[in-house]
Amino acid sequence: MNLTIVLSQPSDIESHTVNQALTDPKWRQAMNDEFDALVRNGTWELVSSTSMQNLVGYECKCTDIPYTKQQLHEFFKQHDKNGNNLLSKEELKKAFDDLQSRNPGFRAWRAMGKADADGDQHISQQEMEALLDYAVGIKYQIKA
Ligand SMILES: [Ca+2]
Ligand SMILES: [Ca+2]
Repeated sequence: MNLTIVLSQPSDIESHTVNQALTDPKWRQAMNDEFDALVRNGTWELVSSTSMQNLVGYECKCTDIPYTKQQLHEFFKQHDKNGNNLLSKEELKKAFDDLQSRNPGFRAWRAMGKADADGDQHISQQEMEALLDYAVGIKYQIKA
């Protein structure tokens, strides 16, 4: 059977292309494990595609709601572990880790690149807005 995986958020694919990733056996195994878990948890279900092509695909029946900007703001504030009103790279990484990012180090690096306007490797209160815009765009979902 020819399985095709339909991703609801193609902008969030962290590999260059799915085909490229599929040539990497480790990535492929990780992906299989992840999809098995999702199917087992009932987050995704196997459906017949309605497209003209004769495909079978996964469709998300997620009921989780993405975090709002306000919730993310609170979330990131809680991750300022040393309370200096700045988010360091490590604090950011932990925050993305807690958001269930598959690659928190990458996310922290990207967020820092987008939001750290003065280049001091910390997100200040003034820079928080850009960080929130970035994080909201990824549509992290609240886990029940
Ligand atoms: Ca801090
Ligand atoms: Ca900064």
